[in-house]
Amino acid sequence: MLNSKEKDKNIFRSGIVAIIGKPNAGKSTFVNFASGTKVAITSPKPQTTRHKIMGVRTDENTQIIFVDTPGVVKIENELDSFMEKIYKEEIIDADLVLFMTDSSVDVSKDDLKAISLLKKAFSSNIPVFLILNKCDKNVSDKYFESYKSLGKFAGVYEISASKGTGIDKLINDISMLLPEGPMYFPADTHTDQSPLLFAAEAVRESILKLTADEIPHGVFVHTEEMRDGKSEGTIYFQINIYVERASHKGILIGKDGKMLKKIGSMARKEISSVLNKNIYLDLWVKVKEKWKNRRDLLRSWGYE
Ligand SMILES: Nc1nc2c(ncn2[C@@H]2O[C@H](COP(=O)(O)OP(=O)(O)OP(=O)(O)O)[C@@H](O)[C@H]2O)c(=O)[nH]1
Ligand SMILES: [Mg+2]
Repeated sequence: MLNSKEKDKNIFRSGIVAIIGKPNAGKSTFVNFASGTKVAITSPKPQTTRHKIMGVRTDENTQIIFVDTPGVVKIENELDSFMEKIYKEEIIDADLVLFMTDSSVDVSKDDLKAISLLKKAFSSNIPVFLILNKCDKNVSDKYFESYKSLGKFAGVYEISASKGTGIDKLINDISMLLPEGPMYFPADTHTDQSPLLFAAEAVRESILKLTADEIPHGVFVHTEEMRDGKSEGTIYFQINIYVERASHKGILIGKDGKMLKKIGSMARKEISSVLNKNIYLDLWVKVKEKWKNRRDLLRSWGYE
């Protein structure tokens, strides 16, 4: 555990904290809670996050830049390898890494893969905290011990990201470990995410909520255009939903377009409440077979 050294009140500390872990561990839920606003979509379905998303938290003497990353999985396609690049890069660039686990279940192969990626952090002396998340559920000491045995952690924290339990202490300890540094973002900034990306993510979150397992995993959502709408104070978004199969297109549109309307209405409310504007959404569903394996398409959608 950390030494409880007194924080020097005259020093401003800042830095990057990368959150790494298997899908569904609660990484995005934590980043939203810690940055005080919704920056990343969440869902009970694994592999929700597909981009690197920053959540910024500014306190009196500290600015923490949390980097949410996609869940660590076995690589099965080009999309997975783009995502693996994201978390590998973030581990190296971080001042501190949070290894996030779902402590209501035992260590899984995805946890083991995540911890193997952290070897670089351990060997280059980047501190790694073990975060035992979901402590509001039935948890077992046996699981805690299995997680603790996975590495040499600079701190171990039992939290509930959804209930907010244990987070103050964690934030305090993170702050003490960060180096002296500047305020990278204005104090009222909570994310670096563009409205274009957020709008697309809100549409994907609605699809995750409203459709069965297979559909959301095969969907890519991309904002094609964002501009002022016809009526004052309105923002117009044209957003494409790409699917792998024609049958999925039918499901997403639904009978008489009802499903697409539901998706649009749910996403519009979310975007409107976060951007604090009236939103007009123009949604189109298009088939792009095997998009997960097409580097050209993935690049044009923002994966570098
Ligand atoms: N009971 C409980 N559920 C939680 C907690 N934290 C997150 N969850 C739930 O776990 C599910 C997954 O949460 P996410 O934040 O999307 O998980 P993630 O690690 O970002 O997942 P990926 O983006 O797929 O890697 C959601 O249904 C959350 O509501 C927690 O502390 N307790
Ligand atoms: Mg996530």
